[in-house]
Amino acid sequence: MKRYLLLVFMVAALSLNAGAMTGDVNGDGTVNITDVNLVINSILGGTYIAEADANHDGVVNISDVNQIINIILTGAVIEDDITPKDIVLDDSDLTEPAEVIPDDEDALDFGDYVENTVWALTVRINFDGDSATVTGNPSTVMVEIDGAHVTVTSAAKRVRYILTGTTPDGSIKFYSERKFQVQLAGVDITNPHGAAINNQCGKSFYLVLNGGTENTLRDGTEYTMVEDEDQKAALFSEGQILVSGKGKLNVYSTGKHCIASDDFIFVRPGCHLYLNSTSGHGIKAKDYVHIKGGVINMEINADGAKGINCDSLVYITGGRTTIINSGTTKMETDSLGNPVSTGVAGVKADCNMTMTGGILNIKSTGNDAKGINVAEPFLFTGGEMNIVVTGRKAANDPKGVKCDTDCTIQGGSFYSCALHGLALDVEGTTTIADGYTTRNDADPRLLEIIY
Ligand SMILES: [Ca+2]
Ligand SMILES: [Ca+2]
Ligand SMILES: [Ca+2]
Repeated sequence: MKRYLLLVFMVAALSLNAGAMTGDVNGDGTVNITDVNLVINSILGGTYIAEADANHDGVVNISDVNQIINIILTGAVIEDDITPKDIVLDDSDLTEPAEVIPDDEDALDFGDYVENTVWALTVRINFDGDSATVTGNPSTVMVEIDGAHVTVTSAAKRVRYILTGTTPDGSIKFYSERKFQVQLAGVDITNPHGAAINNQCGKSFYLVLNGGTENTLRDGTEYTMVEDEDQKAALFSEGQILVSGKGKLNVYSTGKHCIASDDFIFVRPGCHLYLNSTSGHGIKAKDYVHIKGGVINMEINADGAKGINCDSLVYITGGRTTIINSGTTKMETDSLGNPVSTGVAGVKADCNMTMTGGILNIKSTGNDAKGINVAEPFLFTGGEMNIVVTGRKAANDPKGVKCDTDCTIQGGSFYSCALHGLALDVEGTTTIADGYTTRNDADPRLLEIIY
């Protein structure tokens, strides 16, 4: 399948994309003795380097040295023949199955659904330039307004807040003793000094994107912090964020993450999210992230950042999530002056990652990038996953899917392509169940399994 092209050496060096040439281990556009030495170093060091694996058989050994020497001697240029799938953002509507809403009060997830609470009070907050107005609040819901910066302190039960209007210098912050609902009903909030929405309540935070509305939240590059309070994102909540509704929410972060919860984040069918970050993660949660549905598009361009980053579990059971991540490794020094590096990925789970349905598309283009980086078992039973990693190695090995324990693929459609690394790198056991109709694993840079 390789295309052998005999070209004048200089023409080759000028015309070919470095990195698309077999044997060019260091990616400088030429194949020479330096590349041979790098292969020998890879063999002696016992480390797998995708570029050193010149014949793409999954191991680096003397055959690769011979192949590269042959390329040098003959002047042949072998173009690599892997063309990964196209991964592009897609905000088109998604036809999703009718959602089942639990109606048994004892069900573990009964409280995750905004429909299962009877909302008693409605408070309306409208932003208008450098001011804001509030209507409908009882004495148990105290609202302070400073310009367009609104602080709600509530002891009331079953309150829903409906937000509208636009401000270039505003925010809304909640202190509540009870769970509450916020409806975004056509609101555009930019806070140059921190989070646009800041929820300090640890109880359920129902975020409803009203159908037919487009809403936008933006943070600023520098956050003004309050002592003993977290504020980690343009949309931050101490409690779980339960996203529903048929509207659209755009979140732009330039200071921290787009959306962060110190609990879990649950995204339901019907909603559209667009997350754009030049500073942090798209979605960051502590307890888990569950994508049950919806259309999620992310453009992440920050070193060390992930599209989805969870200190615990990531579940994908529906929807269509597309993550384009162009960051690379974040290099810092700690207080002792030691180098500290933070990797970049489409999705990173510090515990398990499970996908049973929906679509997950990831493209990571930066050097060192992973498509998915999961610390505990990775289980793929259904849906469609497409991972494309195009960057090279700088400080760390780029990989399609990296799993520190066991990996099981047993249904759906799985595709992973890392142009300069392994499509799948599993430290534990890899189990690919029988019954697939397609299995494409001849080249370690590409793995495709379709059931
Ligand atoms: Ca080279
Ligand atoms: Ca090889
Ligand atoms: Ca906290």
